[in-house]
Amino acid sequence: MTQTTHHTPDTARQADPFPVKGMDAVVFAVGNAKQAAHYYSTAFGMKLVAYSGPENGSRETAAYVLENGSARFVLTSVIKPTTDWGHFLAQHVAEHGDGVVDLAIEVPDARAAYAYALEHGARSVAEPYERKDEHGTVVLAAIATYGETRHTLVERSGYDGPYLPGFVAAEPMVEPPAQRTFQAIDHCVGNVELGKMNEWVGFYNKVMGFTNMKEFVGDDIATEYSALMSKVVADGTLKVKFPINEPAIAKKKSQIDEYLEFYGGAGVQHIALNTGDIVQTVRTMRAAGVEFLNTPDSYYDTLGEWVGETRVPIDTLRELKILADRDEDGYLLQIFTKPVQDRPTVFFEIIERHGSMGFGKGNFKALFEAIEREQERRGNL
Ligand code: TYF
Ligand code: FE
Repeated sequence: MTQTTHHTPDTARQADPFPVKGMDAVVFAVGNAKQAAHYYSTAFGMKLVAYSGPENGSRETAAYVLENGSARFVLTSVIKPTTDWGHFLAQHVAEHGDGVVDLAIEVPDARAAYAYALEHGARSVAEPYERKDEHGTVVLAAIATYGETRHTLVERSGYDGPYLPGFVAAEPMVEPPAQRTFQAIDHCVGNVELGKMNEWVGFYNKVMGFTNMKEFVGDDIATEYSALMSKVVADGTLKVKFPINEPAIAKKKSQIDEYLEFYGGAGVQHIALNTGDIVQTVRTMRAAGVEFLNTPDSYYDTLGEWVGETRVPIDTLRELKILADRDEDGYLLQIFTKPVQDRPTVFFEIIERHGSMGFGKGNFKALFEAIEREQERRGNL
């Protein structure tokens, strides 16, 4: 296949050697996709839109596709002893517990993206292939990233089916909440082993042409309280943002070490979801039984002094344990769930942005102390 490559003197292509349209999906391998789909429907307010399973020709795996605005989760399980993809999913669950196998990225040209990635050092997981049905054709390819995680590159070029060929439309499991809980994926965070953060930042710099955002946690802050180091890479349009954490050598056991131990290596730590009304979202999710990290009252006693005016009164933030941060571009409101499975691994963040493109640096101390209280309760500190 001939490529229109990044070497062409086309200014748009030169400006962005690896154009992306946004996150396509977060794909989870779980022990029981049917029940997980129920949880993300009833607790997270997502809507089941597509399904693949034995009823429509998928003999080895079941997959449930849930959406909320542009945010898409795919929950997959193995339904019998299998080979290949099924075997990979079953092994993934056995080793890592429920977790993320794929941060799929939508691209305008999957073959070009794949070729660029491989030329710049990516390891191939799947060579470009086409899948088609009555709704059109998609082109897919996949490359490896940290741990056993992959990035599938998805070229949809007008495909108008409910998800991908092989999937059929599905009715919602329950009536979605009256007001949408969130509408997009804001960022997806990876935890990598000690000393590997810069390697993985370099991987995204080279392989995807992603650049570093200014927010980072260096070893100065790390050793003082956070017990982790963090850098953020993003595509040129900031639609895809990937913070990468590594443990810091601190007095106590890092929350990243706890994750690496219980996950069995590097992997996705948290997925942040954008909302336009974090108060309503947190009320809805709390009422549905989602557990969020606690924040002490002392945080709210001094919050107004440094964060200034926000859309939400401090008393409401205090009631719901929502965090706030401000930088030169604006402010953000955010909150973190506790891990959503028995292992202390994957969790979620809900974020409402007003100008700020940061990640809540002003909250790192309060947040990391809250995480450490949970680590202590689990006997892992
Ligand atoms: O994505 C971020 O960078 C923020 C902060 O274990 C953060 O959400 C970083 C590490 C962590 C929890 C939150
Ligand atoms: Fe985050």
